[in-house]
Amino acid sequence: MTSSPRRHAEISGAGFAGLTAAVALAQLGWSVRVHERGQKLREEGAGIVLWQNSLTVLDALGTHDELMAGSMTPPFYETRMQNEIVSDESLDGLRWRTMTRPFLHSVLLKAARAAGVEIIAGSEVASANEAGVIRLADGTELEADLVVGADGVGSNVRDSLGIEYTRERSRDGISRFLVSRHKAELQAIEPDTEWDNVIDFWNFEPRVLRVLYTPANDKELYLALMAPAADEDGTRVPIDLDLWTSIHPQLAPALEEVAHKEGKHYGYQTTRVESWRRGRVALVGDSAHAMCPALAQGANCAMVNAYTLAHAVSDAPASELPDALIDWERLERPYTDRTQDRSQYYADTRSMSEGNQFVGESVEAAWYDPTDPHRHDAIRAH
Ligand code: FAD
Ligand code: 3HM
Repeated sequence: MTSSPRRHAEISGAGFAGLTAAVALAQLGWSVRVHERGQKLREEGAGIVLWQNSLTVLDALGTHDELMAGSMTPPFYETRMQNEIVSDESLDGLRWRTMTRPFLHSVLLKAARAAGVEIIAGSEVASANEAGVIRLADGTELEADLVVGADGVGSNVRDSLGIEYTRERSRDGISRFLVSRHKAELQAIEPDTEWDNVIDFWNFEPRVLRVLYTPANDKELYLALMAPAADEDGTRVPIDLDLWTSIHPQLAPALEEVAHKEGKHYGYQTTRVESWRRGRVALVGDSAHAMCPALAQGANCAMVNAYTLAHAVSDAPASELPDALIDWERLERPYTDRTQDRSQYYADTRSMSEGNQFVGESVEAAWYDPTDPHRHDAIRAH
């Protein structure tokens, strides 16, 4: 008896999308190589919120215990307007965790290595073609059964295939920082506040300057400072400490640490692509569906789509892989499209400031279960 040859994937990008696809494919028996343009395998960003949809993926990849040990679930997701509490959400049994980005990246990297994935740092993918061939920046050509373009919002894989996109910019933007918790100092300023909560400090008067306070673990605090892109002082990094503490005096100890940090202000934007695939090439993550962070779903959707991609191509015979990608996009894309649209809408209207941010349609993606075999029954029936 002869066994069929092991299928091979070449992946561009070792971010959350690329690593998730790599682990899932390798665990399904593929040989997998990941190319990362950066010289180092690490994630530079600050903090992140993961919801049940991506936590389900991380469980399925076998990372549950490690992930739980380095992350936390705050007691409540609190929303304040002009420092008045407008809601404390317990999220009705929906799982969610906060953590740092470097930590999440390290968990995925370890899982990838354990699954036998080959990861090459300092390797830039210049282009890909429909037949499943990638060309590296040094001219090397590599052939695969499946190419995954997980190379972020500026994707070479997407652009070299001529996949068109539109980009919509919002008026607001954000600067993100990781600092120490400062819990005792914060408690001394406001003893009645639960400083383990996520606290979304909205402020519109005298100007729009919002701080999203997110404990990431026992020691680290993720602070996201939002201001309209047109506000030169509000978007400056290093931050204008006097300005931010004048609006949010109760956060002074943490803001003082932020003031010593470099960083950059990121303008909110949504990128909508014409297609998630071409021939043997699939796009996942920000290359396919970069979104505003209002619902904190960009990386969650990236991990879910990377996982479902791995299963869709593994379930199909090798010769039918391009058709499997067509089906994958048709079935998986609608909820991501809705999530992108809603994130853009919330970023544009700031209506989440009214409280109870994570209810109804805003948690559709968070409740999505990519491991449920019946999740597409409604779409298939049409
Ligand atoms: P990236 O993280 O961009 O990774 C792409 C990787 O590919 C990088 O390592 C890059 O170096 C590499 N690369 C690029 N080009 C090449 C090439 N040509 N060859 C080889 N390698 C290449 N999402 C959430 O789910 N929860 C949140 O709380 C959240 N908060 C956010 C807050 C802000 C302010 C922003 C901007 C986004 C937030 N997101 C959040 C979204 C999330 O950060 C992204 O959706 C996610 O990081 C995308 O992952 P990715 O792997 O697709 O892309
Ligand atoms: C985690 C997170 N949540 C919401 C926003 C927002 O409303 O812009 C940004 C974030 O990083």
